[in-house]
Amino acid sequence: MKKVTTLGQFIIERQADFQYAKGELSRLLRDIGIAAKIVNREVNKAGLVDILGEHGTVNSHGEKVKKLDVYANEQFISALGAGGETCAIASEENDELVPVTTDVSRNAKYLVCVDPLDGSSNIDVNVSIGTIFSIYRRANLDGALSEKDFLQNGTAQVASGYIIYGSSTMLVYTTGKGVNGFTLDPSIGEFCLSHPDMKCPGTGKIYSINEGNYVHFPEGVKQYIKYCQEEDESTKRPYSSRYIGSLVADFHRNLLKGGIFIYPSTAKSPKGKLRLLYECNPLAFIIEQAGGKASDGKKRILDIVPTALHQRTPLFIGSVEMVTKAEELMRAYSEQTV
Ligand code: AHM
Ligand code: MG
Repeated sequence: MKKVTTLGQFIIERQADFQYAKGELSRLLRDIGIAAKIVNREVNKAGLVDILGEHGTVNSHGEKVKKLDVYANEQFISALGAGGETCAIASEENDELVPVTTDVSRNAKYLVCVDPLDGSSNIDVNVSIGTIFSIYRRANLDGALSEKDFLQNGTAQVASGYIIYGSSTMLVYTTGKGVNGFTLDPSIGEFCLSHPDMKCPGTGKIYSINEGNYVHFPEGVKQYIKYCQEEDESTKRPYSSRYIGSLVADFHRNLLKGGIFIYPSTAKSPKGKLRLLYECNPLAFIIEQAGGKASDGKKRILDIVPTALHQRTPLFIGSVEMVTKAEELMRAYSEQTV
């Protein structure tokens, strides 16, 4: 019989890879795994119980909050708080950072950025949704914790990952030594190693972008879409267009099959839609660790210096060749914005 490696076993086996105190990050990753299982249980029940629909409140970005978003946020905050390794969380659902471990004797050293339930428009239509997380060391352990502690470049991430609640539930993460994916086996309630050492193909045949916004795209993006749709045998074009509207699900597919996901700036949203700290940086860390590339159209996502918790950035992410080609066209048409 094939040996099954659970997430917990894997984290302990790989502790030697961690740069800092081994047990703490292991416990933190374990806490995320626990919250993921609880959220997964609710996601699966969502069609059965009265948990769907608008929660009636509006989050910090003016978007209507669904019940499951609130639930997922609470679960991650509570699991990370109980674990004791996290001093504060920056969440898509909270305007301000959330201090979680108030017991100073625990000397919690980690900061977590999280989008607890990404793809919220897909919750009540039974389409894949996800959680995205990013873990940093607190640079300065003295003094009061503030938003500034979170404003670290993506290169400073010690770990990042996502959970996809799809046809099966998977947790994918990196600590900077490759990317590994675990599938939840509901019969034993454990994430089991199913995708060791994930690699993103150097090129692919899928482009993912919300073409409904076409008229508002920068000229470079319009040209890239044209490029994707042209016929060329040597590069296997035209490519296929696939857009789920759940970043985690679009990203996961492209990571496995090769492809590019683009959420560009538009005339209406010059900074794009997606958030740097808890959407773009964690996925950029993963894609680079899997041999892919992440850019804002001009420069590397991980090199962006954050200035605010909920900062947005355009995102071009996926197979190296495809992202490089899109950047090339962005450069060539940089003068024309729309
Ligand atoms: P959310 O965090 O409110 O769910 O928004 C992020 C989502 C991403 O999952 C997805 O890629 C994008 O928004 C889709 O946006 P659009 O509907 O504009 O294409
Ligand atoms: Mg989101």
